[in-house]
Amino acid sequence: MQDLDRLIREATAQFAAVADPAKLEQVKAAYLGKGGVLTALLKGLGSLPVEERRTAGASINRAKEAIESALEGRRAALREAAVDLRLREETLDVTLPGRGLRLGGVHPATRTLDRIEALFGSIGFEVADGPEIETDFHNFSALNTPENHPARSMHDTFYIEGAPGLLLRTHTSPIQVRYMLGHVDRHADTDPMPPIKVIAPGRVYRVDSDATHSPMFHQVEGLWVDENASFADLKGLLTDFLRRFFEKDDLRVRFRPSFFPFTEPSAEVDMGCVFCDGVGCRVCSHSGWLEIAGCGMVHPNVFRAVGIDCERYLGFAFGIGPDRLTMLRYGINDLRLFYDGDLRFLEQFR
Ligand code: 2U9
Repeated sequence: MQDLDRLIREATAQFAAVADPAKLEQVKAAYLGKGGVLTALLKGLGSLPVEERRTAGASINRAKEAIESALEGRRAALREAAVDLRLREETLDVTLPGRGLRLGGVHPATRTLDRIEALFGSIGFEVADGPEIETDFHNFSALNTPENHPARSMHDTFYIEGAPGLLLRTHTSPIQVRYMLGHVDRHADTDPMPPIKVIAPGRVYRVDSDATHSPMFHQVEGLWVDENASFADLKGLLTDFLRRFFEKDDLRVRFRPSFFPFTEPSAEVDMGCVFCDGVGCRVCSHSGWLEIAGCGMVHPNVFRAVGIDCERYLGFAFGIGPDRLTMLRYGINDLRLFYDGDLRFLEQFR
């Protein structure tokens, strides 16, 4: 009997010493399992004299019940402890203020693109799109840019490894090349060919990376082809666009002679500095003017490459950097802010 009492105390103490439910089941096996102490004691009853068997059997069974009940007690305690722990860990402070749904906004660069598309759309321009991986023909050859031109060098253009003749477009002009080819096909039987009025916004790529240049940037180019399109129309269109974009009816705009392979004559477009009103400041390098676009009359070789009769049709084209327009309109001095995704910057444009 004393041995059985000790056994109960020992089993109860061992159960109490384990905190892990799986471990508890292992300890249980040592007492109540097939090879456990109590099973061995019950098996040993057969070797006792008949008159002792009943009382010994009853004592062993009482001890077995006591150990089972200690085990069940420990199991329940561990279950409760696990629930307590979970409750403590998953405490929900219902008095905390809610996170709320924060409203997003349109990125300033996208705002500018939307605005440019709306302004040109209001005077009948279509918006065209095209692939960012282009062919040598659409990006260079069709645009009167000969094979030995520096723009084609590995220093300036990203080529696609293992795909000769493919590259990341360096300007959005190939969009207009594709547009003209499609337009010529569509109107092969139409006389005269209806005018082309199209803008081509999109991402472009150049091997160029420093504080003011990113290897990817945006361009919006425009093209107007008609029997009577003139340089005077080009000047009027760009001047009017810039005045409407910057909401300044007396904004000064000037055209300086320049060179591009795809236009002749060509010009750079400057506008009066919006920061100092032409007086001279750091932003305009004290000149009072900001370079804002390039333009010119479409070169006859470009028309030849797409099958447009350059004796009959004239065209003008222009290219604008919308990232620069955005910086000037909102007074942003670092291009990298556009791509950092910093909410402190972006939230100012909601
Ligand atoms: C076709 C024919 C001619 C598009 C033109 C420019 C001049 C120009 C720059 C302005 C700032 C690029 O974004 S920028 O870095 N662009 O100076 N672009 S004329 O001429 C074309 C386009 C398409 C078929």
